Amino acid sequence: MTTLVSHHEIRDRFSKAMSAMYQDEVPQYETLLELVAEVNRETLERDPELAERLATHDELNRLGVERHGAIRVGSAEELAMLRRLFAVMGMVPVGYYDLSEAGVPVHSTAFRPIDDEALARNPFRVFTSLLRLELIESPELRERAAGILAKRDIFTPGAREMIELSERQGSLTDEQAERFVAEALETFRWHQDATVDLDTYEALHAEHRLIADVVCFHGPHINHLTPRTLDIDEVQRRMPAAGMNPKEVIEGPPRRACPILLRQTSFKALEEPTRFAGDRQGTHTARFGEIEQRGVALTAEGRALYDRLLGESRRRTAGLTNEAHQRVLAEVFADFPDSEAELRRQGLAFFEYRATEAGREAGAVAETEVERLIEQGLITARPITYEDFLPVSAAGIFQSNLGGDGSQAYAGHANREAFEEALGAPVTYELTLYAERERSSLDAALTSLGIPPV
Ligand code: OOG
Ligand code: NI
Repeated sequence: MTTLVSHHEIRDRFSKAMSAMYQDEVPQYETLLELVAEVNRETLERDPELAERLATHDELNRLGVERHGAIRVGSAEELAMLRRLFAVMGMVPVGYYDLSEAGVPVHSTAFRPIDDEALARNPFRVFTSLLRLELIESPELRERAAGILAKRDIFTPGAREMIELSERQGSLTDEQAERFVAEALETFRWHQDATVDLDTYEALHAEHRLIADVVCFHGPHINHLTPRTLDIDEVQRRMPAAGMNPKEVIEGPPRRACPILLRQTSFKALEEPTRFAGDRQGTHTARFGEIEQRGVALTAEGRALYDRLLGESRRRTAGLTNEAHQRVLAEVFADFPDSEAELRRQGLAFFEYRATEAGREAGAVAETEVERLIEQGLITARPITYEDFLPVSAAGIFQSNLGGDGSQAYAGHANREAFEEALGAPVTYELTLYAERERSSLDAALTSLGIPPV
């Protein structure tokens, strides 16, 4: 009998190995981790209520290990194999993001765990983008890029072997898992050597810096890893003193009493020495650091309101410094209810319900109004954390690190079907996950109060 380790254990090991590798590769990332840990510690000390809330809901453990990363690949084969690689770690593709709207010729998904226990253990996610060569106008350049990509294999033979073994066995033994982690890590490593000569690099770079980044290297180097902070404004403020050059503005919603969705900022990408074929030296700018602060997941209605207000704010925030930008955002978002009860009553956000001890001991309860049950202390509701990404914010992160101008050259090309065909599987619709989690928690809470679920 061989004992297999869980997919979640493998993900936890892999994300830690990845974080260690990135600390070696990009020392500023280590500084960023220290800064985030310091600000999180101070925030929890200042706000014991928040600390207790995170602790009772299993969120304090995950805060220390929580990271997301991002990679970009060049072909359907690469994407499909990555899907199998991430499946070994219990990570599945969630969401479809069209970045062509924002002038970036890619579309993307996020590989992540989806069930509660897995998220509590280690919610490691990887934002994965597929280059869309079909959006390059010049047929010559398109063919040249496709030809270069066709020649590379971004996976080691050992990684392929372990992926197949995991698929056959259902998972891996302890020893095989170690080997998997070491071999899989190779795919995400930075290589100083480009696979092409400087002229080819420059031609692709002139079309879009992202195309050069994807096509000219041995593999999809991890381009950032992102720790989660409890106070993004404070980390942004302290970044310069810690030697980091932050992106001008924080992406996403403004600071609020009830945080919603996701706020993000980054420090600018590094210029790194690169050796091109024919022994010519040059540089490539790709890798950076990012931080995120997560809030409650929004329903379709809540998301529509967010998108509308963000759209309104954009006209007024163009070119502003972060401080002024945040002020305008706060003004515009005054129209977005900012209390948990209001978010629930208006159906704008998702909550997880639990019966309280008083509720379980109350005997058959006559009240069925959820808000009344909460007021009476028989059930509690807590915001469900948003586990996904935001396309407009992602575009902002791409652009601040790729020097793009958000041109509309590639716009209007959402193509979920083509993405899923390349992936070899459908992507999970994220709203369904939150809705199911809310529904089942409410059913369970009502049942334990002796109320038949509606
Ligand atoms: C991905 C940018 C998107 C995020 O956090 O929204 C992203 C990339 O630059 O490859 O990571
Ligand atoms: Ni990111």
